[in-house]
Amino acid sequence: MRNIFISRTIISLILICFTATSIAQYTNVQISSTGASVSEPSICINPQNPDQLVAGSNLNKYYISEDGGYTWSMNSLSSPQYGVWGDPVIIVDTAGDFYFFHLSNPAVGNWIDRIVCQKYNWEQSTWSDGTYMGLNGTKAQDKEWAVVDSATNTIHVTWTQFDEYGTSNPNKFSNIHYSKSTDAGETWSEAVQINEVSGNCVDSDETTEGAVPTMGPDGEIYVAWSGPEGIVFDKSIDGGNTWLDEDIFINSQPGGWDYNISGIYRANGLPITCCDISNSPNRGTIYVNWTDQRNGEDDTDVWLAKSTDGGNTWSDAIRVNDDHIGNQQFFSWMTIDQKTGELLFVFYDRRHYDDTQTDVYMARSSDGGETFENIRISDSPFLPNSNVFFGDYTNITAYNGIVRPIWARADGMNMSIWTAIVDPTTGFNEPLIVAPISLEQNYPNPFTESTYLAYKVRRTSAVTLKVRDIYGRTIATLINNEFMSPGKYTERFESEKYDLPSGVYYYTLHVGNFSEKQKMILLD
Ligand SMILES: [Ca+2]
Ligand SMILES: [Ca+2]
Ligand SMILES: [Ca+2]
Ligand SMILES: [Ca+2]
Repeated sequence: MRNIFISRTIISLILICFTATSIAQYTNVQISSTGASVSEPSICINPQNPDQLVAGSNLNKYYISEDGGYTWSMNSLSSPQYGVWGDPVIIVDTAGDFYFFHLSNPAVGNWIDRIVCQKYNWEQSTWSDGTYMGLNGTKAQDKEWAVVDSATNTIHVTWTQFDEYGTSNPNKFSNIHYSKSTDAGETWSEAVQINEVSGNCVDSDETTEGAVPTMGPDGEIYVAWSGPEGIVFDKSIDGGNTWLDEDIFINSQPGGWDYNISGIYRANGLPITCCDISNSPNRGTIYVNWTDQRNGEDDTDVWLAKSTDGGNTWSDAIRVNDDHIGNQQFFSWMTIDQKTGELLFVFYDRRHYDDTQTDVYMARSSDGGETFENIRISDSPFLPNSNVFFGDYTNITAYNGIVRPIWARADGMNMSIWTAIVDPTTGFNEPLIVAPISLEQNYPNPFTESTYLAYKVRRTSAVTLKVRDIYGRTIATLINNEFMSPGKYTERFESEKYDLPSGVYYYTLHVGNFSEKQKMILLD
């Protein structure tokens, strides 16, 4: 009795240690209340006062932090004339003033008939009633993003105009539109179309969407979007007056920007464009980040392409997530810390699970997108429900090593908005906690009658090894919570014992809350 008691105590202590060290890397902060509808967050830090952050989420929530993101107030934004209809975008200008851009639902007019901009007064804690751009009869103005020129304080906005939102009518088109304000959001220039090739109005792969503008070091405006030609690039070198007649191809997007992720209402891989305007060695390099399913519908990945010649030519797609094949990564966003030139990404990630449990990861590149460190930032996974609208994006902001990603959690029907405190003092440069186990690719693979599964145990721990089918059903439990010492082990999996059909199977090694998964293929 006594021995059993002692060893159980040791096991418990070990499990607690794994839970504490392998998952909780950064403090997670819940920004919103928990509810059915909060999603699609945007966040922005004030470089002149990094204690000031503003965030927004669907449909009309805004969040204010005055202490660097540790605590937040939550309120509802209203615009009596123009309405507030989601797609929040938060930016800050050179005077330190924040803006909230969103879609409209006006008192007089049509649903989403314009892009609205409201400006925050920090001293009075109030928003302006709003100004707008893009009004064009009954046409729909959607999915905007904005950027501030740090030299002139001009605000540039790009978005998608639908001739008629959601129609499959072949005579209705989607186009990328552009407007600017040279008076801090008081007035907006007449919208102009900048794309060469139009899309359809379905709001799917063949629709032009995802125009997120960025500034170059000499006031260039750069923007990329997805659509019928894949991901294409446009630029203006005269402050938005003229744009390329012939847009430049960046990369194909196999499967399109609209793809399915189990457990998620809808998912997209629309591109994010950033340019390094820091004094890093990569100053002037333009980066475009997106996700797609070129590696299969069960293997969405995060991609990056870059240009070092002002967008004229582009690199091949570089994979940002560093896991083994066969896992879902989706909804990425990218920013550049313009103090350091570091690239920072946030995305959802299922590399540790066979089911739809979802973590949030960050990736960081300090060498201009050549290599990436990946790290889990959510302190627990969530299990989403595909019946609940999950939004269309995540977001991330950074200044001088202070990084604040923002994401939506979906715990079943309950949505909530979160950030993580990623500061220089808790940064990526700290030694990473070595995983307690590692799992190797089976051999042989593919296999017919049997295969060998090899793995390492780095710390004495209770280990479970399971084989599952593509539906997540357990086929075999090869090791069931056995206490194992450090070392390398091999298990033989004899598929003939289980009378299995040929196809894809997964095997997963679990220690406490930590797990690793690999894919294997059984042939007839
Ligand atoms: Ca949206
Ligand atoms: Ca163009
Ligand atoms: Ca698609
Ligand atoms: Ca993947």
